[in-house]
Amino acid sequence: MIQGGRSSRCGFVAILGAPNVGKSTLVNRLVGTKVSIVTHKVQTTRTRVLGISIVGASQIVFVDTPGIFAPRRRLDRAMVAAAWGGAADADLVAVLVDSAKGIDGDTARILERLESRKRDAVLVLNKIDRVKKPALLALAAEVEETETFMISALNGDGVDDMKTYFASAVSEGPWLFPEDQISDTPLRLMAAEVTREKVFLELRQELPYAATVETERWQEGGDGSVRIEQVIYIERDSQKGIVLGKGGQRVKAIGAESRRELEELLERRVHLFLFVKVRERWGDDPERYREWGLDFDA
Ligand SMILES: Nc1nc2c(ncn2[C@@H]2O[C@H](COP(=O)(O)OP(=O)(O)O)[C@@H](O)[C@H]2O)c(=O)[nH]1
Ligand SMILES: [Mg+2]
Repeated sequence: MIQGGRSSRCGFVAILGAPNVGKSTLVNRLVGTKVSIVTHKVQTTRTRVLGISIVGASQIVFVDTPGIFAPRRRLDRAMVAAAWGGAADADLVAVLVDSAKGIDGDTARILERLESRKRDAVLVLNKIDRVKKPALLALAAEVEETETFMISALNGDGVDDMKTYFASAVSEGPWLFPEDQISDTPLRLMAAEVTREKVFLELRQELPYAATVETERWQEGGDGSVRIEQVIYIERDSQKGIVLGKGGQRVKAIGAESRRELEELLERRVHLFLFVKVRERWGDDPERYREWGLDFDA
């Protein structure tokens, strides 16, 4: 296949890394649109999210993955398995590091595992806006990978150079997605993710990740608007008050934030209705895992 006079290229680039190093921020930056939710909390990303980007004749499919760490709970195990699955299927692997933190235990284990499988990886030092040059160079020298990039996913420094590198590194072949496609996440799920991001941001330290969000109804209005009904599921009745807040203030704020972003995403008026329900032990419910594309028995 020919794109713009040159043979087309296409490939998957998996972004791996410890929790919170900036993987989702980077994928959004590479795509130029938000395809994956971002919070200051660990384990925000629950499954593989594709972010598709085109550079010249190359279509690069970035795979955002859940953070890799030593898992304890079932959901953690499934998320880590999904991350490694993303790496196994990819043509290239990029290991993202928080430059301010350096090579911590989680990152060291990721590099070891890749090495034991003879898997070459590109090293990406992120958050360079937070460290001084000498410290950064010392960090780069610490790890010997064939390619090292220093970037800030937050402000975009160095990201274009890295993208150009990936564009030339993916193999020749036809594009796998239509030119205007930027992700493969269905809209209903994306809409639920947007609300989950707001729940995480609004609840701060309370309810670490006992909450999950599902879109239950999606109804097109005759006037071009859309009515979306979503349920915020929590694990215990005692958590209801936390999500609702005094006089329902919290859930109202979550709804307002989410609606604003959904209107931007969908480019139309959104009527958003949020409900809070208890679903005991949803973290042990196989059905939830299927929905997220996670392996319950990982
Ligand atoms: N200062 C700085 N913060 C960043 C950068 N990239 C990501 N972050 C922040 O790091 C936190 C975690 O980001 P996220 O993309 O969710 O990390 P992930 O868990 O690896 O996907 C968020 O608060 C981001 O705003 C960066 O280049 N510089
Ligand atoms: Mg993430």
